[in-house]
Amino acid sequence: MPPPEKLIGVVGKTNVGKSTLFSAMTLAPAKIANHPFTTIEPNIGVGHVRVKCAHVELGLPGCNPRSGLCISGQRFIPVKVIDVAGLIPGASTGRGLGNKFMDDLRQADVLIHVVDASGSTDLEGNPVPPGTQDPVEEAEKILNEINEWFKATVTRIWESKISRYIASSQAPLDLMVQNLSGLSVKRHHVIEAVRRAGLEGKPFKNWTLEDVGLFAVTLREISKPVIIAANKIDVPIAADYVKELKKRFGDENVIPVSALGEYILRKAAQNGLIEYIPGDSSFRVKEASRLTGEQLKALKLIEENVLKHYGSTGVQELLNTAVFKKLGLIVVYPVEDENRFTDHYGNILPDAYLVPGNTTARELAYMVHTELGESFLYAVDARRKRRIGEDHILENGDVVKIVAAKSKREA
Ligand SMILES: Nc1nc2c(ncn2[C@@H]2O[C@H](COP(=O)(O)OP(=O)(O)O)[C@@H](O)[C@H]2O)c(=O)[nH]1
Ligand SMILES: [Mg+2]
Repeated sequence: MPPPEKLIGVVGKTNVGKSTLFSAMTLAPAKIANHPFTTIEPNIGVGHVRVKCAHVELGLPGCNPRSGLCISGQRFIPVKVIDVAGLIPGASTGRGLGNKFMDDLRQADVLIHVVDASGSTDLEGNPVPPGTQDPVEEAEKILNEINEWFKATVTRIWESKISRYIASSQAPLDLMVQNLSGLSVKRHHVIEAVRRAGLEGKPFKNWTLEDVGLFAVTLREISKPVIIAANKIDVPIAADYVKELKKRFGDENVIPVSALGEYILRKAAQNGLIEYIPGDSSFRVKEASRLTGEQLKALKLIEENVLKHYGSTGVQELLNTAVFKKLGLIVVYPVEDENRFTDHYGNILPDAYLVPGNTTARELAYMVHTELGESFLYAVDARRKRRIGEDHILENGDVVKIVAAKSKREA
């Protein structure tokens, strides 16, 4: 089984820039190889995390990604992003609530919560003069909405499915995990939530609805962690609100973003007007004569208000934070030739897998091919030229060859 697919959800009220952010994230930075995902629905797109490619440290001239791409030593690895249907306050109690919203949110493993840090849209999404809405209040309301929705959903599942059987269940934890799996909740999330909610000593069958509610909100925090995208930082007034959002939600949970800025830069790069690599702190105009006065002005504004002030548009940082900090994934490169770092066709570092932080060598073997997992003998840490056993826990950036009784080609 290939590495577990993770889905990043973009949420927020109307008009904060969700769709702009989604477009910016999913606009490929260059002509791109295919992506590894089987199902892509209309509001699901492919974005990329950015890491320094292993080929650089290995002293190789380049690499041949099977999916994603590598530009100037920066490897872009595909991840799935979903533009969640708009959310308005009161949604969890039925107001303006489409099944669509719930269905989208259910599937997400991490949420990017877009807030209008310029304070220029009210809670219903209507435009108002910049600075007249409090983004901190907006963020609290939406977060609360998500928690209430999750609590209501978990409580409903508890009442209709779990509570009836839990008293007689042989394996109550399995029953919980199974019934909550539709919310993209995994076993370790449930265990962690029970612990953090202080319910460890209390058998499931004795839980009150209050316990279920507390468990649900804790489970939401663990299974769908949130990053706040403080959007529209190209509007100068946003700077003060960014500070306040950071004070309220913590530095590590708030990322200043200009979705529109990133979109403009990627479009201009795609059209060959500028040189820009997503996540960079600068861009270079190729031929000023091909740009209109308006375009030059827009680029200048992004440079002054966004890049010079914040160091980047924040869009790449959002994706990287979601995948590496919130989901705790690491990058590993499976290869077939541990000396040339290639597959058997000679492609250099063809795959960069995003895998959970505690993945073992044998688990990686299963991800490459079931047969390799089943007939696993040992693996080779190709960077250090060292044999590793099945229980060896992989580290970020590892390049690994699997040695099995049956090779992938025979399988
Ligand atoms: N100034 C500025 N405007 C933005 C930014 N991102 C989005 N917008 C504008 O905000 C409005 C709503 O954007 P949209 O993406 O449709 O919001 P959604 O309803 O949340 O999907 C549009 O007019 C966008 O051009 C940004 O980073 N800066
Ligand atoms: Mg939209």
